[in-house]
Amino acid sequence: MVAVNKNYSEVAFKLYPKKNDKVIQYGTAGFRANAEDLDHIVFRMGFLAVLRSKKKNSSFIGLMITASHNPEEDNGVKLIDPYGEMLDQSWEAIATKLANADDSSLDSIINEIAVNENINVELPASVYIGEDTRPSSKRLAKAAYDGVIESGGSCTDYGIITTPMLHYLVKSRNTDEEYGKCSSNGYLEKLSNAFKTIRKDVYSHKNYLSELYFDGANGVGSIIMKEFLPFLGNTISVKIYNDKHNEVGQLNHNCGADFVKVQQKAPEGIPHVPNARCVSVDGDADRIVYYFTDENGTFHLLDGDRIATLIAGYLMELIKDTGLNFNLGLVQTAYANGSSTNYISNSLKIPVACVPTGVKHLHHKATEFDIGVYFEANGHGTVIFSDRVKEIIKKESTNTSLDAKKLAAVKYLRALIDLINETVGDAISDMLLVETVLHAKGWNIQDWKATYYDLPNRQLKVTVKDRNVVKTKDAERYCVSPPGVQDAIDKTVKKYANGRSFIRPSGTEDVVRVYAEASTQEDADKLAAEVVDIVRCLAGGI
Ligand code: NG1
Ligand code: ZN
Repeated sequence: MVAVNKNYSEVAFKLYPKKNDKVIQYGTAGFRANAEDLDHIVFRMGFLAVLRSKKKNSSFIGLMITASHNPEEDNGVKLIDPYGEMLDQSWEAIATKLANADDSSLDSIINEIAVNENINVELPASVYIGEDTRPSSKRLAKAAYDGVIESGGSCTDYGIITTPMLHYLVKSRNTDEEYGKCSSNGYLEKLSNAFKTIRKDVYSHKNYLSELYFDGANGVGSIIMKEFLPFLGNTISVKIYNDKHNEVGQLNHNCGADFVKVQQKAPEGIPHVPNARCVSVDGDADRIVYYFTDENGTFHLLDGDRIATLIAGYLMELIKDTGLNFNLGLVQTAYANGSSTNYISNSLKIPVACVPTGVKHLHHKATEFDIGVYFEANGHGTVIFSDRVKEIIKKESTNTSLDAKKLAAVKYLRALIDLINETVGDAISDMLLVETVLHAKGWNIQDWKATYYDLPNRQLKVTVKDRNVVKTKDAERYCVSPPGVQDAIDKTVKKYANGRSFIRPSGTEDVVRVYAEASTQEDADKLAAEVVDIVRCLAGGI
């Protein structure tokens, strides 16, 4: 072990001194806070990214500046591991310790990390940075850059890109050429080539029309979608709205995937064309939901649960056509609509698992299947294929002794694997996947909606003195503390037909979230309001 030979404390104190004593935790989406509180934290994450790169034998590490769907004044930072995965969970506590330390303790903490993690500090380190369109993002990206350089790493700032693009860039840099070229264009080429292989030049099929209305949340999604259009050629027509990424105060404001999902209404800034297929992405374009407004003006949401069931059902048919024996599973969280879970289990007959909120939990569980489909109800998700599946598909796609139908299915599946960003939920890749399935089935958005009917639901949040007093088990469906809360929820739920409700502390906001569903919207609203009261009374509401 070589002792770290740098004066981190001095340089941090000089360039990005700790501004406040607010305690911050590396949660499901890295660090998130008001942007004004983040400069010293992001600078230190530059240090951490360098250490992580050395720990991973000089692999490239990603550092993304974004607060996703949060309001524009917030920002955040998260690290990406060499194969495009989220930062290994064991390093979350290390990140938290480093972020909260006083400037004067940085030297000893960094030394301690190097020793405990057995890091060869002499190795070179490389970091890729990406940022969203928030006004504070450039400044924070510079802080991260400085952190990398000051600790002896080399750094490339890719500027404004989506979170999934940075995951792609990191993975493609650390893996072989076959995965894709390590550049923004490489990413767009990879997705568009796969999409064009499948779509060929057939725009419409039965009820499917190749026309889409795109809500870019006034963020990076609208920028990348515009860049993407020339790559897609004539295969699909995408009309882009909410592209005011340069206007202060507009990001995620009354638009974007989170607004549409939580408010259960159409975003502003997009025309109301009856039955038109519309998509909304979030502020860093790693989430997507679909929606339409019918001829009576009624709004219909097709969220992550709906996307997951569409994709899983289709993959199952495709696997059958290949004649290969792969086990397919679907992973959800407690936020998944009860109807979607019933549909998956009873109609599609696909195994379904429930895990705590946070993509890392879903992703991890999905790796237990040969092909794992995972989605949060809010639209964050993807599909992952085991190495065994990929090898078999690659081999079989050149197997000339297969009959024509099987060979076509295998080739199709191979192109789908290229279309999917396995590293993380990716709004643009997920959108192309959904479009592929709808096209193959010849469905319009009403056909898709008719597969099952969602139970009406409501999501609310409650501010409490300390959200961490709320402890849960059973994939967050059961509240173990404070005492009495679960009993009170159970009693309330019993009053409503098809009632279900749970609470959990948010990992990204200082609130307790309440979810409720029931047979009617009125009941779901009442149930949610009653559970909010329970939280206020028994969990220290303020
Ligand atoms: P929290 O704030 O822990 O509920 C939210 C989303 C998560 C996930 C993270 C990261 C809901 C209910 N929660 O987490 O699903 O996407 O943000 O962005 O949508
Ligand atoms: Zn996001």
